Amino acid sequence: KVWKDGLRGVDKDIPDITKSFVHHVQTSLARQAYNLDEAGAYQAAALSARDNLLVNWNETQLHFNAKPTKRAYYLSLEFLMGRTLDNALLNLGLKDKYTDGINKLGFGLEDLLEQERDAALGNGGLGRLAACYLDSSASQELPVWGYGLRYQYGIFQQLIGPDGSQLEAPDPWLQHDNPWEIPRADVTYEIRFYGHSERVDGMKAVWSGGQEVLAMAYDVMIPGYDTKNTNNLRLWESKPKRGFDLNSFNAGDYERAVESSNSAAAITSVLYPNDHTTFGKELRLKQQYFWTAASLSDILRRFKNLGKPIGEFPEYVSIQLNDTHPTLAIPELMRILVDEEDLSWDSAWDIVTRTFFFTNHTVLPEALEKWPVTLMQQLLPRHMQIIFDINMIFLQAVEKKFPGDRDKLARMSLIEEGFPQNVRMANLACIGSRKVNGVAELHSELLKATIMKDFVEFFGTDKFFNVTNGITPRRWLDQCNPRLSQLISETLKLPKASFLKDLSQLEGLLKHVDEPGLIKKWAAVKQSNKERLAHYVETTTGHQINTQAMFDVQIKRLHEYKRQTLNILGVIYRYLKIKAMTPAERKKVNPKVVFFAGKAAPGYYIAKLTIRLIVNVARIINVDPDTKDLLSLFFLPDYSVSLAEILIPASDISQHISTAGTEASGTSNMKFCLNGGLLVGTVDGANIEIAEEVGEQNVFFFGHLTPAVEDLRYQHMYHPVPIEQKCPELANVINEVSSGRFGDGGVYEPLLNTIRQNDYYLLTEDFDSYIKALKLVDEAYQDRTEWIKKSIRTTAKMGKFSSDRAIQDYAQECWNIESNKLP
Ligand code: 26Q
Repeated sequence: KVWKDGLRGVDKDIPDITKSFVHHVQTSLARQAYNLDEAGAYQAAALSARDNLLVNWNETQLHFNAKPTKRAYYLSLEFLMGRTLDNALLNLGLKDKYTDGINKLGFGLEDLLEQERDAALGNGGLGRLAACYLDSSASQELPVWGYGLRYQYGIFQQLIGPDGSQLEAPDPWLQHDNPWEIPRADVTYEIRFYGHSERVDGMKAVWSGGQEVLAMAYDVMIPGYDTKNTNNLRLWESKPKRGFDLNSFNAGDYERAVESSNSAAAITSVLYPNDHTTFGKELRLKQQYFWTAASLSDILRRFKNLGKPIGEFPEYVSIQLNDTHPTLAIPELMRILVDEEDLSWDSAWDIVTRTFFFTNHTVLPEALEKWPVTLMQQLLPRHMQIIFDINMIFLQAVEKKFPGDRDKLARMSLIEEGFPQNVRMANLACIGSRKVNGVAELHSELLKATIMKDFVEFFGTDKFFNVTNGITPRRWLDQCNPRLSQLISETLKLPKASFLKDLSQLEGLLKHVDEPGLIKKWAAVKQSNKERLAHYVETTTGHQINTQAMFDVQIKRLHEYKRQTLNILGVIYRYLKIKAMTPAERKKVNPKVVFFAGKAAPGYYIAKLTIRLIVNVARIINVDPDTKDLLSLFFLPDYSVSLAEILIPASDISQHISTAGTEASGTSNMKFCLNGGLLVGTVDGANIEIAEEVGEQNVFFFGHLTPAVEDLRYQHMYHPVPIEQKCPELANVINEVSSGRFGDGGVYEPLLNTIRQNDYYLLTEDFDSYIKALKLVDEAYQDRTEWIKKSIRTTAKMGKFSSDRAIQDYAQECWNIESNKLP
């Protein structure tokens, strides 16, 4: 679409929005106002919206600098922000005005929004949680600043190859100008790597030599909703300290000179696409230190501007560690306090342990972060020394409390013995922090009972607590589902801002559950969201979708513990069943469309095979004339925040089917429910608390419970029963795959063998009850009115899962900070 009217009609009477749009087209973009394409129009609209943010952002900084107040810092290697323009306009309360203004200029705002690329600086749940928490902090006028890395490449772009496998391509998201960041060439810090550390006296040392790189700040504005408060997310970029090494250059060694500058730039080049595994890659450790060191320098500089004695640091600063990724902040702060600020070891440790708070996101043993001592010694010699010293003092205290318990000492040590020796980051994060929390009730209990058991016995239970995750209702209701938000507002006779700021108000819907008018409108909203998704699928894949069918969605990172394999084998089971039916029987089948989306870590072979199976099953069943009207299947490539915003509001039912005790929380479960989707799931993570809120009659639970899992695994290991005997229905499905019904069967053997052999994630144990649960879902869906009532009741009870509540929990339990609203 091209704007042909040029400047005609644009004069000083038109609203400010069109004026600023035209101004940015001509000056910032240096383009002609005629012949402007949608990409250019998006840029101009974004720059114009940004002007509003900048004013608020500046005022917020001034306001908070005016008097010394305590601040909290959220350190996360991932911020999965998604798109910004729509969210910024909604939070500023300017969306309607921009819609009109942009219309006057001959564009559609919705089309321009589609031009924006996602900022995808995260893998999944942990990164999106950080983004929701920033929104909630700003919206509640809390002084919370985020710190992360400005990766040149976000999470990879996922493509599906001709054989159905995942292919990866880079995500050069900064290729076009990014209007949402402000480069801060004046905010830079020097970060050292390698070199050597020499003790000077006692615990003190001098670290020198090695390489230095520069960290430069980029600031991202985080607007609060319905407030002028606009917080900051500071992302660091690595740069060579000098353009390149002049000595080598003069000696004629140009390549070597450029190499060191390349290696500095490489630090922030790419987000590691692994979650739940650690590889011990040096560059990842470099990223972690680079980021924590730059962030701490910045935090310390800001603290020093207050003119307070260093001993008061914890009265003005709280730092939340988002998983173990920023744990090096603990030895780094020790280094600064002992080596540079000249504090005694004990005073330094006292400050450190009152400053940090640690959130754990997993109890899977293979996901616990550890680093080879040799690598750490080389890259960060001083930090390795400090970690050894912390460990020595700590283990002496453990020995004093539990004399002679060598196994306990070995388990609690910061160093895992073996070849190689490893540093255990979760142990370090735990002992260096004031408090440790899990992300859902069950998870926090499991933490205390498993990986943190010894630490609970040592420190006592008060150090350990729970903050159930939350999601921002601004993005995950109002932005992604404006019709539902509008309907809720009409039904409750409240402005949107009222329940979007206090999500517990949704409970007011319960009074109206039986009103036929509401039921009809609620169903119509869901239907239009399903049509929006169908339209997306049709324009991107060419496939037509029956929007009268039930939409069943599973969208999350591919992982064995999340059991997408259980879902696809269930789909095949359903397909084979329908195939075997008579035409009369088929008439009674409830048509269903199954959607999958999600990325697999590029090196995760089994997860990638699952994708391949899903894609190839889809290729067969979607064209089978016997079944295609009753069952179809889509793997939507390149899952992202923006795709989630289309999928979630369109779902009738979604799947959260991890082996009990493995999913720390899950957050998309909350998003689906907030949008009136129902859950089929295991008794795991936040599913449990969701069911507590909405009532078990509104959730389709199945599968073994957490306490049974360990015993079952033991049985599988030592008393295996052949799958044909244990679960004949599943054995049959597996045989069909193996025999090549969905393309070359041999390809899937390694995947199928994980089930046939020790079945660590217990598919054979849960398959029958899973199929039963899906049958109950079908039956419930037949009574559409009753289904819609379940849907309304579910939305009504989502108040607890607002990230506003979660942030209040952190602010009160950990950070001890207070709201401070801009006048
Ligand atoms: C660690 C070391 C080296 C390389 C990568 C990593 C790494 C990166 C990302 C490890 C883990 C992650 C991400 C974990 C994650 O997303 N966990 C999810 O967090 C959500 C928010 O708390 C929970 O809802 C999910 O249950 C949990 O799986």
